[in-house]
Amino acid sequence: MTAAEPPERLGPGAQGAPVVAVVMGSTSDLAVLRGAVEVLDRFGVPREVRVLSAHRTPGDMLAFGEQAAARGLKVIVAGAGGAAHLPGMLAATTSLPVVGVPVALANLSGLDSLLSIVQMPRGVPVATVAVNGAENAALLALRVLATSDPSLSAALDSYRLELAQGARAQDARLTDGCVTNDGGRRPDVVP
Ligand code: RP5
Repeated sequence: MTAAEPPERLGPGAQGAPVVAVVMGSTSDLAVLRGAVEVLDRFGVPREVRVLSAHRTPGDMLAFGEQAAARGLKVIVAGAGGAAHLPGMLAATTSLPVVGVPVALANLSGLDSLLSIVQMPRGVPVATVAVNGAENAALLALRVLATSDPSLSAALDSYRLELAQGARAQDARLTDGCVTNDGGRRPDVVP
């Protein structure tokens, strides 16, 4: 999010029927969940973004979960903070995979959100990412979709290579040419 951008403004995203839903309990979660939206947009995967609260709009949340699969959604990314029931309650209403994002609030540094989301009872799974880990939630959703989408799978392979290149570039800057290509240290160069 840029400083000039209103907090609730999102781009249009990829065209087509949404296959991933990014859902949050409040727009106060958007600063975190925006990361998931941006990853989905980068990979050109149509998404929808909703505010649905397990506590404030429980009926809307239940209806959304019950209709999600029939509407063509394939994965739900759900983020919430505090007593974060949204991901688990959505997982109780649908057999679609739900990826939970614990959002850190002012108190407890997100530990409350993490435990609320990760400690699901037997039979109702939520794949939980790190506190504020919205980008990884979207990447996990993409990995699910990629199991039946070769072009998306190739795009994720390229993304991993990009990450590796970035790490190697960091290594090269740090070691200033004193390691060999296979990771060994060149005895002739002193950093
Ligand atoms: C949760 O309550 C939301 O997911 C949010 O993280 C938290 C606080 O919401 P607001 O009071 O900021 O709307 O349901």
